[in-house]
Amino acid sequence: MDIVTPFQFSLVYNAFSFTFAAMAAATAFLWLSRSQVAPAYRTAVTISGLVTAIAAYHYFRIFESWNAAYVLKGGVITATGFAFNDAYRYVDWLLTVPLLLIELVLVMRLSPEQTSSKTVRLGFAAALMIVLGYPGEIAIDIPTRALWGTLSSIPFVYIVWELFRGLGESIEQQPAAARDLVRRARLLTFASWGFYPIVYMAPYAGLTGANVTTVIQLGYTIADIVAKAGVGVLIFMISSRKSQAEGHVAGVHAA
Ligand SMILES: *C/C=C(C)/C=C/C=C(C)/C=C/C1=C(C)CCCC1(C)C
Repeated sequence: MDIVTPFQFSLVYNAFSFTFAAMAAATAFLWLSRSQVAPAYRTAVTISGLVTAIAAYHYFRIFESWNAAYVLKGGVITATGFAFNDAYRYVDWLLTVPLLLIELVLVMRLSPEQTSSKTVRLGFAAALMIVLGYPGEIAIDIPTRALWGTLSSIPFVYIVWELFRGLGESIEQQPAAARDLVRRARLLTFASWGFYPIVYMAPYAGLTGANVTTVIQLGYTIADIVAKAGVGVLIFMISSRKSQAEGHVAGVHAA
């Protein structure tokens, strides 16, 4: 395993620790605020909190794994022999990426047929994208990484297309007060998701060894905060805006 510098070690260590806290805080916020939105949107908010809860757990495990992989003594880092486990991240994505797409579809409140067909198609494409990306992530040579990365990009392109074209039509049917927020949630999803394949390509840019490890870990971590906690809070805001537009009064139970 490549030995990171003490600076790189602390940077990644602190990023993982911060992200665990951010995901846990987002979970508490989402679950505690759930009752402020109309019943029709509660599942979307619950799932948003589930995504950050699953991520909080995995960041705790990733943090522990990072901490176990290296030892810092007298300003010098040595490898302990326990490999840093990247699989936590991919298992996390396998669960959270389909759920993120489901929360986006649910908050749109489409017809039941549209909801289930979009959920199934997007969920399946998302899982396929993650499964195809993993062999490339752990590959040690660039051609293998590029091959799996390219295969993984096929379902990725489909998802982006579906978010822009398919959900685009539904955006026009959203209440005027929520339309901009829904557009923003879609854009934030698109921008943060687009960041993952860019981070994945870091080794193509000539980065090697501990530098590439650091860039990849920090890059995915930043993208995760935006894609999960950031989008989760937007989902809550959309739900509350739409609840108001539909006559729901926060804190008052339906008469
Ligand atoms: C919370 C985690 C999220 C939103 C993860 C999203 C991950 C991606 C959009 C990953 C995409 C990839 C490609 C399109 C090609 C290279 C391999 C991946 C898996 C990094």
